[in-house]
Amino acid sequence: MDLFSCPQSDQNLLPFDGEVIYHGILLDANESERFFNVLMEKIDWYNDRSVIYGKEIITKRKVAWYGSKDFSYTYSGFTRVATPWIEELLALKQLVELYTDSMYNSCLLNLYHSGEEGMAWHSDGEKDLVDNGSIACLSLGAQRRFDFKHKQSGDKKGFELANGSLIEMKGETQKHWLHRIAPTKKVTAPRISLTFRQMK
Ligand SMILES: O=C(O)CCC(=O)C(=O)O
Ligand SMILES: [Mn+2]
Repeated sequence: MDLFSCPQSDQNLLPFDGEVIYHGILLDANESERFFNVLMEKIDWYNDRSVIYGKEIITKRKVAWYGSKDFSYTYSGFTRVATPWIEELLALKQLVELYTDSMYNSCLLNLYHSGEEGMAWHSDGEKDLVDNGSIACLSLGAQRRFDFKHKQSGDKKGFELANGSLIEMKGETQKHWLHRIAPTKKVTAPRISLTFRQMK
């Protein structure tokens, strides 16, 4: 696997069939820690659910779904209804919009308590999302690896997501590539990711 631990800002990290843009580090260590602590406390975290081969799975990872209105988002076999924005999420949304030059109306947050929690290969191509829209992912806390795998060729790319950094997926990325956060024993600290999305 090609692994770039410090990709250059604003370059497409994918070789073909999509666009993944690394926007660099938006928040310094102090700001990241402040937001991390506030979100830990204020967000309505819950364990995620999915149906795999007809069996319901409850994840150790926690999630939360926020939006500009009560958007219903269906993925992994369940529908979630968005909670209204809180002040800190709106501030981060504005910051992310500035860097990506796109607008977002919702955010799916993930809380990985340690490296033992991850997210399996998937793409975010649900019908509730704008086709070929942008998904911007802001990372807070522990650095984790974000992997991409091409659906047809199997090509793989991996990127380290540092504390306070922003990565954006857009264009045909979801159509052609899967992504995941691989579990790892090397990371013991928690991480929050904020994935700002465009609902129809
Ligand atoms: O935690 C991350 O950076 C990625 C999360 C993700 O892929 C998702 O929420 O769909
Ligand atoms: Mn995803």
